[in-house]
Amino acid sequence: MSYVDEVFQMVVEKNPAQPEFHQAVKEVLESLRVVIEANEDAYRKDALLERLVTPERQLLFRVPWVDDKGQVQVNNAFRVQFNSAIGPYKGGLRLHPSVNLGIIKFLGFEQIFKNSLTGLPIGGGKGGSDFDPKGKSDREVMAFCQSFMTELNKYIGADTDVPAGDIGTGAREIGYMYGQYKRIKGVYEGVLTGKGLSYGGSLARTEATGYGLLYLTEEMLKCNGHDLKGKTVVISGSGNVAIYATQKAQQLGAKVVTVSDSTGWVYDPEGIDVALLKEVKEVKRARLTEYAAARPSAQYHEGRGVWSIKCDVALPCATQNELLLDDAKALVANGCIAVAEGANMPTTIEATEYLQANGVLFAPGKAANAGGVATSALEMSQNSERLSWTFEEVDSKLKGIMVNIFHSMDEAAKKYNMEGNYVAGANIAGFLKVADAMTAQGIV
Ligand code: NDP
Ligand code: 2IT
Repeated sequence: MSYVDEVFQMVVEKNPAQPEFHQAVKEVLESLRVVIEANEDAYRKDALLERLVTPERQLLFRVPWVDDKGQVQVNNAFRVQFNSAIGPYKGGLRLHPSVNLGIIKFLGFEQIFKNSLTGLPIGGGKGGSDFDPKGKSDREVMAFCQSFMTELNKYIGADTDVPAGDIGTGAREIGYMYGQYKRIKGVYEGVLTGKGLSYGGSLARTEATGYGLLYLTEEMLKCNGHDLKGKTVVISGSGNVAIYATQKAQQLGAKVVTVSDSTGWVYDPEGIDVALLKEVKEVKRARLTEYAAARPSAQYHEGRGVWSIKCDVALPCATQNELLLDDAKALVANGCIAVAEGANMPTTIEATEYLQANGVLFAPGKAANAGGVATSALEMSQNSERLSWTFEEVDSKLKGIMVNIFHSMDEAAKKYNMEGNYVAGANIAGFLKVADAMTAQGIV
């Protein structure tokens, strides 16, 4: 059996009941086959792939907190410190009832290659909890965040592991966590990113993932003879990534006609009203029904359905495995020319293969949504030098990074005779730097 197949089989056997982790590893290892096979003996002798798929450290802990009725609640929490070959562990914290170890491992594994692609010195990690911030009071969210950080603080630091936001973790949660870290450690350091502007946050970090997604999409379209201007875009999700993807798409002259949340979706043929969407989601923390109620041109539908709308470009920005084979078929039938992933692994492997086989340009999340973590790394730089850069400075660095990522994955795909296969290109380009650093540092 080939080395790649052996390692994949080991991952499935040693990590039962973690389908998302298996999926993420499978996608990466399949892309790496050509690279690994060219150097199989050396990689095998060093157990490079076994080390790559095994986290350096996995932390599991309980988080007890008291709800508004005086009842004690207990959540499971995780921090997976996956790979520190090229820098301190870096990656978000997801707060969602679906969170389990397998989800955090898939996200941490993806993060290794994403962070490598940014060209910045950050290793891969991810964390979170099955706590659901939805419907909780501010005090309950604070109680959870403080209890969570009371344990997590022992394992993180500005030069060791720097968490950030993800689903369910936004500015409010980062603020409470930062306050508790500082209180316990007595150190004012850049231990988290996505901080508020008054206490060490970076301008443009809030916008960065969505903006970066559009910078990369624009470059991919341009290099393939298309122009984003005038295109119709469908977006899923209505959180941090979706909101700023919508905003930047509109600034670049495209029309965004859908957004969604976990209960339903909106089709707004006149184009999404971003100011209203921000009011509903960022200020009121309400459902999309409120958006539809306030906007005569919007139609609200229960359930899922954004991929059924005719579009040129589709940007999944909600969660994993939200774009399935049938959705890919609908997109192709409707003439979609490009899909770029704002979320982490939103497209199943079958859907991805169908899109690629039908000539749809496909930018994988580890490249397309890397603008968030890249700007987090820029926040770390600003914290280290105790200075803050202007919005324009950060935004222009972000744009440069996203354009570079596109060309790194494009060139890697060409070099290995898979021109246009950006999944393979991103995995290979991300892997080579990490493999080189791991090899140079010996067996650790
Ligand atoms: P938010 O919590 O701000 O928003 C998440 C959005 O996705 C909400 O609209 C939410 O709906 C929807 N959603 C979440 N889970 C589900 C689900 N199981 N089914 C249907 N809809 C769902 O998160 P972000 O915007 O930050 O993250 C979105 C995606 O982007 C995630 O995959 C994340 O890992 C990825 N990402 C985020 C980055 C960042 O900087 N924030 C960086 C790179 C990637 P509802 O409110 O109803 O739950
Ligand atoms: O998936 C991701 O890249 C993020 N949630 C952002 C991580 C970060 O450290 O900014």
